[in-house]
Amino acid sequence: MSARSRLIVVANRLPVHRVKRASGSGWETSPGGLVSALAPMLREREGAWVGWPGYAGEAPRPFEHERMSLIPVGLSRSDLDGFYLGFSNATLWPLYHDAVRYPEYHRRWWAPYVDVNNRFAKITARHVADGDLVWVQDYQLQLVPLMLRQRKPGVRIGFFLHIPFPPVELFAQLPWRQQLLEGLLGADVVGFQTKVGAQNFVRAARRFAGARGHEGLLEHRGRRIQVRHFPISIDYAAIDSAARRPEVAQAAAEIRKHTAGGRKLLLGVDRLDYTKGIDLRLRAFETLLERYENSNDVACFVQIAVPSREHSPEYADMRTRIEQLVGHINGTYSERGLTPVHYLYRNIPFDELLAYYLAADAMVVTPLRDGMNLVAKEYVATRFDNAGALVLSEFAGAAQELKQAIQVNPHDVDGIAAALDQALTMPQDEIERRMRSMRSRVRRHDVYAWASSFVEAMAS
Ligand code: ADQ
Repeated sequence: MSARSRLIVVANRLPVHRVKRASGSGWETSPGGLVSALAPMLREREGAWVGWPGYAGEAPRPFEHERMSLIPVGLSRSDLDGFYLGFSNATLWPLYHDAVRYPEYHRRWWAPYVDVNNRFAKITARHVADGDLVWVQDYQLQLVPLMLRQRKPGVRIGFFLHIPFPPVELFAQLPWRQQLLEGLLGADVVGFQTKVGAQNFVRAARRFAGARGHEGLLEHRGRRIQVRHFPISIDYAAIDSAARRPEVAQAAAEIRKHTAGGRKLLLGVDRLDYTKGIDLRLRAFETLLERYENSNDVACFVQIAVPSREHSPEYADMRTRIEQLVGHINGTYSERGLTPVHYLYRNIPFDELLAYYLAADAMVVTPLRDGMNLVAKEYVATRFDNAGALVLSEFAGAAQELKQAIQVNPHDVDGIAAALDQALTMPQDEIERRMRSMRSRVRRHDVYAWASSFVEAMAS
């Protein structure tokens, strides 16, 4: 079946976004590893991608873009309020990230979640035939596998969760826990970022949905479901070769000269999200400045934050808190033209991001909980010079693979400060030894390996 089956990807977003040009509006492929890994597979397998086009209102008709068939699903403003901002981002997102913020449970959000999942399943069903492989992505669409199976029992269905699956004690809070589990168990393969995620799911499925079996294989309502971890990755070769271009080295040298001004450079790069631990990381840097005399002469911190979910009051508050903290640190420690924290709140072009990765003496990735964290892997792929230390939260999925990083508990401000100090003083040969080994891991397990291992599991 495998080489012949068509592949249909179902995701909250289409792999394109609408752009306005002088000649009218058009579509551009969205950047990112997921799209670059799946696009060639879709072309090769004559597949299609089902998803929301990114704006409220009626969906355009299915269309072709760069030899991919795209099938838009329309969402209204009120669908987006209940399904996306509500149930997906204010119930599931915090609950699945260890409830670092209190998850809100509202019946008025659950109904649109069911409704939108149904719409995705219905539209997908129209475009698939027996023997096709349908790969559903992420927490917004957990009911789709069962809803699709009920309409199309002859297709093979996979589901991959990009965020963590929480421990059963937390998952148990969800008033609709059984429905979500039944939804996921409608798939043939359910994939997670980590082994612990897969184990958490198995426990929940046994306790609340009457499934039997263990990690690897579950049985439910007379069907067998593969449950495994498939750690996502990045396009290592593309990033490695992009980072070697002279323009990137040139831009990195300028960042070192103008921003760092001879000091060591610590770097954070995240979507501005409360799961990413940006505030505690800045407090750890402040602790370093407090504790060591002249440390403002030694190191500076560049924090790049990508705007995210800006309409949510929770995110707006957090942005204010981070900006106050940056102002407080700079007000206290700036001297003779040396600013300790450089804070950029914007999306930056990928080449510029690579230049920052290449300029950093240490990359600081300290989420309170993270499915994987691709920034850590992108940093590793960029460092063809084998220089640069990585400070990494033990609660990021990436910590399972990047064992040679300096691992920290992201809640422990003193512990992070000590790790920053360790990163800044580590002997060059040790930095190199660690970086070589992390690079070899990410090179062997890139996003193409991830995608093909999942598709193979679905087809088998
Ligand atoms: P995210 O939470 O978005 O993803 P992450 O994996 O770190 O987190 O990916 C962020 C992406 O945004 C990276 O590719 C990075 O290059 C890009 N980016 C960051 N800052 C940027 C900036 N200023 N300008 C431009 N681009 C920037 C979710 C889960 C993760 C999981 C991924 C993939 O939360 O845990 O790793 O999906 O499964």
